Amino acid sequence: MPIEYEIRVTTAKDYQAGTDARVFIDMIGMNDQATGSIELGNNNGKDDFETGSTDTFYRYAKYIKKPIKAIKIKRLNGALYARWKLDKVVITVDGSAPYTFNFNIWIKAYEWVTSYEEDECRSGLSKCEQLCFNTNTGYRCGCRKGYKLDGKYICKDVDECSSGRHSCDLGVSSCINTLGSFICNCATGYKNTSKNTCQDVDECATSGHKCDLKTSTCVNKPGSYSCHCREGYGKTGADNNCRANQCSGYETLGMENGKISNQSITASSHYTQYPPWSARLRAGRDKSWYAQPHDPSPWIQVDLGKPTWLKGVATQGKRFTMFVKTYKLAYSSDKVTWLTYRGNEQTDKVTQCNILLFLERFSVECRK
Ligand SMILES: [Ca+2]
Ligand SMILES: [Ca+2]
Ligand SMILES: [Ca+2]
Repeated sequence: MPIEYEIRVTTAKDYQAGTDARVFIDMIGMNDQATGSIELGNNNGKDDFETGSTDTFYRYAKYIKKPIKAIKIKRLNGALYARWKLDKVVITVDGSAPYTFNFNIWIKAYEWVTSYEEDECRSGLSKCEQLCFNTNTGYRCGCRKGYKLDGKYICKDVDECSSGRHSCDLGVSSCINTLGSFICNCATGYKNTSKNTCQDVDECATSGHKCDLKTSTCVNKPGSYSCHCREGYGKTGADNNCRANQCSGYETLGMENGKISNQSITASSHYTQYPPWSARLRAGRDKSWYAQPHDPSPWIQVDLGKPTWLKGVATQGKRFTMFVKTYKLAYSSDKVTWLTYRGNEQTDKVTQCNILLFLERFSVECRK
């Protein structure tokens, strides 16, 4: 279906540039479809194509796919003024921005002369891969963000990671180049808040932790978290789990029930029939440890086999008149260096004994 074209023809200002010859136009669209030859010039008596003037014509012609890529112009011979210097042709169709075709040449008779639209970006003549900018002298190419020109037409991805133009915090992420961009790959314990930022994961708030909340509290840390033992609990084993401190409970270690072996109980001296391992609680009326009377500094030692929390020491006399009256408690982890228990005092604690059974006499602070 034909549509209307507005065609404005400007004749050059050169001396005798105007013509009286018949003039024809052919317009070529995007798919090289052409309108076919259309005669310009009015029959209303107006003298068209005068030197330096612009004439406007309205013509119905075949629809061609926009943009209009090029036009062809032809003139016949005129009687008196045959020569014609065409400056430019501007076409408006279907509400589009005007298409401008520059000629600025003398048009020979009977020859089609072609001019391409000056906006190469719109006419599809540019070789730009991504962006095209029209200029008066041609056009230039550009690239989208994240790309840069490689030569005049082709765009190449910018490797932001290797060129240092990324915004990844390399302390908590690594940079991965992508076409047109990059992403920050978050380290363990961090997550992306956007593709370019990493934030610590609050494992405590997201239940992504493994703390046993009965025995510990979860404390968030940058990149990780830690389980802090609750009061009365401590990390005593190699597995880093919080366990109830022995101090908070009450458990006998085995002097009475034999869990502590005879070999673990030694003494500075003893009578043959009263070896140190007889010094067990409630071992019987005739069983006890006796140091030799000439022993200047008698001691009895219990090897607990591993670091152990002590809450108290219970002592028991053998008979009403036979018992240790006072003692000090020393402890060691290597059997070389010994520390004497002092409680909260500056001096070694001296404990008074009595003969009552299983009386807790010695309050010991929690200490390995
Ligand atoms: Ca141009
Ligand atoms: Ca990139
Ligand atoms: Ca964390």
